[in-house]
Amino acid sequence: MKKDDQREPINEQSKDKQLETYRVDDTGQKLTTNQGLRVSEDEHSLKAGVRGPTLMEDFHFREKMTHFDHERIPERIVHARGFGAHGYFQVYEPMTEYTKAKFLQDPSVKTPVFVRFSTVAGSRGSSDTVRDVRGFATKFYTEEGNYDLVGNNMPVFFIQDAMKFPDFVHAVKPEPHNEIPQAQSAHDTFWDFVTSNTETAHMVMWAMSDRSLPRSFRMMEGFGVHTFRFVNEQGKGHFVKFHWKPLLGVHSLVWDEVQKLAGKDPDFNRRDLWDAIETGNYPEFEFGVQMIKEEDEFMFDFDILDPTKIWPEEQVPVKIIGKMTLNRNTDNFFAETEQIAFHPGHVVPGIDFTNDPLLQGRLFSYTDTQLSRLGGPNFHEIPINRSVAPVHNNQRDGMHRMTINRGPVSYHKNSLAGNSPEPASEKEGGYAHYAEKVEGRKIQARSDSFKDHFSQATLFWNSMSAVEKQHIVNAFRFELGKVKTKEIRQRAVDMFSQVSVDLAKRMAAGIGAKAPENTSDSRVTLSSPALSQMNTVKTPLTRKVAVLAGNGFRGKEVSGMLQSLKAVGLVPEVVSVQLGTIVCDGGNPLEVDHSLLTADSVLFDAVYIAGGRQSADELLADSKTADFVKEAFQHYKTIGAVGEGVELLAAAGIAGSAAGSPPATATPEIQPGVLAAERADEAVGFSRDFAAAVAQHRHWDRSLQSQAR
Ligand code: HDE
Repeated sequence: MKKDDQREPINEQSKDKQLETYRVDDTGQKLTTNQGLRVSEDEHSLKAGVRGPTLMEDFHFREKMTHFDHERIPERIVHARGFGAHGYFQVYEPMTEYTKAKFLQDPSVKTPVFVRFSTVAGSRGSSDTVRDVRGFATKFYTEEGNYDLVGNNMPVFFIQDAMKFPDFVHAVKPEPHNEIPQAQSAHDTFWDFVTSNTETAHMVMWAMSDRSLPRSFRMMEGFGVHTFRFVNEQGKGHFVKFHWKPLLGVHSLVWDEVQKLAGKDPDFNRRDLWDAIETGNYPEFEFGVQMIKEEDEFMFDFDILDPTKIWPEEQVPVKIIGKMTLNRNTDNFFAETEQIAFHPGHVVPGIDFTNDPLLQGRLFSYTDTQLSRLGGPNFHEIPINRSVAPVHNNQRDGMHRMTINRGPVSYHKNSLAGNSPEPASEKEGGYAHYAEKVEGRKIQARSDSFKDHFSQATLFWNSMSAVEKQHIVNAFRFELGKVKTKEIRQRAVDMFSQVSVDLAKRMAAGIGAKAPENTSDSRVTLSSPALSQMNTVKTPLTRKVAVLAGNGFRGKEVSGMLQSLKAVGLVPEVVSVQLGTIVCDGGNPLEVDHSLLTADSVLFDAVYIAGGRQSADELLADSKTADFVKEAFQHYKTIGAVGEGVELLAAAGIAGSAAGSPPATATPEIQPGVLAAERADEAVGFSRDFAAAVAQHRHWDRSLQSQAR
């Protein structure tokens, strides 16, 4: 029997070491039944004669089929489609002044984590790229037990009280009579709920913005949403909001692109995360906290316990206190990503709750849902859910119990076991709830301080750039355009006129609704620059570049470009008419990564078209090439063309590309983010200019010339 009362210090390997005891490698082993019996035949069931009926006696067949019949468990009621990875977290500086949480003290400690990213509305098999909120749930395996930060990629929520959560989810999920539409909010019941519950206004603005279409899980923020509480050793509390900030910046896809991706690669976001980790491009997120002193609780023009409100970063700065690195993919999706069980109530000393009514309800729901999803109360014993801190209590039995608790005593207090296990004092790391003073009458109502549903929705709108605003208008037009009930469309226009009359008028114009009667704009004129994605980090790191080339491509130019692009962290992949190898003008072969049949521009961040007469002719002969370039242009992506490759720009109908041949000494932009050069050598600086353009993410100025999407 293990004597593990002493808590051991945690390091990056702690969780992995624990998981190792459960890993099995079947390679090269002999096949057995679940009872360990070696099996000699696995292709033919036991029959009465070769053409006769199968016999009940065939225990191997029955066991194999029974297990298969039960391989699925209920999917999560929300956040069913997710993808996870392992990593570690390190704090930058001791947070002793604010919290006693051990994992936030020592910068040399690497606390193991598992993160699961998810979409909310769709089923397990739905597409990654849909308009939806993304879950961002982190389990920290700390020396004091598991701490779960179960957040989203948006900092607010649709509703203020957990009582309404089942209603909200019923409204956004596929409609119950026909289970349509899958993974979409563009339908009547969602918009009926929105327009009947105006507290949704702020979150709906976020959901209609580009934040709903992340380019990558590695390029989105995470938020704890609720106001939590830090508590230090002296028992002093601070209100706190949690943030994850991606080092690659916050970037999104465009709407036309996500719809195409849903067909071309439904696994776009999960594949991106998996590939990044496999190639050593470990996703990194800085951890930030916004803190408010307890005595300042009522200093703001919003209620800090209201989950439909942000604390504007300009008012309450985000203090960056640590970093998380995701560096290991799972061994088994089901065992880890599917079976992980998060719960906002999994806390450690130094982190506590507030009276946010949404959070309070969540504290009930998560363990409850695991009972049916994971089949009983022992889900904490599943390897991915096990705490690395030792577990001792008087809980016993239940479905799938693994632990063999010894001895007759399973109660406290007791005399037979010397009162063991005995509660720990606070000094010994025992969790003690924050002694917040609470008084009041029992009442089913909401505080008046939660009643302003529109000011921060306007703040969000005011903070958007012109392009982001246009995307929001387009999103409303699309979503409401799918709503069959005319009255709901009109109600949406009228409701959002309280956010902005300009927004409502532009919505109305696209969906056959009347302009709103309300013409007096919101009194909120403030904006928060931190909310606009235009102000985010811009870097070329890990961006995927399609290198379009055919036989006879300019060998020196392309090998130079491939080298330079990789040197700045770009990920070039060769796309040609067919798979295999192509040969350059100097006779050297180049392996093709994708054929035009399997690759589409939506899978890449940028396109580079190589020079070479024969290469350009081969590419021009396949009509898919022009579509590829045109689509990249329509999605505002960087396009670079060299020498004869420039002819593909003209074939794609990109204005300005046909006018004369490009000069040999510079890389002029013939349109924002479209570079055309005669040569790509060092002197011209083509690769440098190209990488700088890719780092911009998208070239929105083009929308003035092409159609806005
Ligand atoms: Fe959740 N939520 N939620 N939620 N939530 C679940 O728990 C719930 C809310 C979030 O990758 C469920 O294990 C209620 C806010 C994430 O496994 C369930 C309310 C935020 C995940 C549940 C909320 C979240 C969940 C379904 C309103 C952002 C996926 C399966 C009171 C702060 C975690 C499960 C994973 C999952 C309940 C609102 C984030 C049913 C009742 C706000 C990231 O228990």
